[in-house]
Amino acid sequence: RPIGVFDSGLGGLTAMHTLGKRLPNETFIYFGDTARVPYGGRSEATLLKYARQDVAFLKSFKPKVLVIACGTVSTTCLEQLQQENSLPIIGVVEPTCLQALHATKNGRIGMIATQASVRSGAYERMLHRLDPDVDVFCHPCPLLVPMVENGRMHRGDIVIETLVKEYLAPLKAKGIDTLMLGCTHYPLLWDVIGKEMGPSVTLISAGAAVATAVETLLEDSHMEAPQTSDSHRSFYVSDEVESFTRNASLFLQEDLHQVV
Ligand code: DGN
Repeated sequence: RPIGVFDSGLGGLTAMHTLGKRLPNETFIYFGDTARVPYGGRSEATLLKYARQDVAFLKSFKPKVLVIACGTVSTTCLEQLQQENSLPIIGVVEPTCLQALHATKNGRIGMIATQASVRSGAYERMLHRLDPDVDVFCHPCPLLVPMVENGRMHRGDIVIETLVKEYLAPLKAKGIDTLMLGCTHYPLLWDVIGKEMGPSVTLISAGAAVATAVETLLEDSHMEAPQTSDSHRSFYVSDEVESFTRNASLFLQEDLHQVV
């Protein structure tokens, strides 16, 4: 049975990328809700409606695990989705916080994400549950997802570099040594963000972190791993395929033939 992964668009590919490397024999079904991206500025009621539909679509493939590779849905609707469904559903918040706690030396952790994620307070709650002594500084970056979805994610692009500089200034001023990229789109801006923060700040990718949690879950629950070595990935989007395919291929560094 496959592993289902969803996001509002390209962001979940940052999880797929790591999942594919860590679990090379598994089959993955990816769904990007590109007709309704961005999710980040929407109300909790709308997000829950969208998330239920995303889950229902992926459940039609009878997955053994669902990965919510979207910070916005993970921070606002995870518990509800877990209560409503019997299969294991994994979100990004806990795995990302665990990695940040592991990385920080001075106990000052920054977090950037969408407005909905920052408003939810989910990352601070989780970090403080795991370690009450750390200081957490959160900042919303509402324009980054639309930029990434439009392919504006590379160093040398003055617009994205200026935006990132402005968004990160308040966090730089706090003396953080670790920065959680709490929206799965943001690791696509790894080089731009890394350049702005400098080498003394460790970046944590929500996308990569959730992949570790999936690996652990499969091991702990002894779900059988496929014996064949032909991993298979299918990509579904809710809007036209061309721009997704172009940007996704660029990120995954391979041609995608399976976008439906
Ligand atoms: N990748 C989603 C997240 O992690 O929050 C982006 C949400 C959005 O579409 N703005």
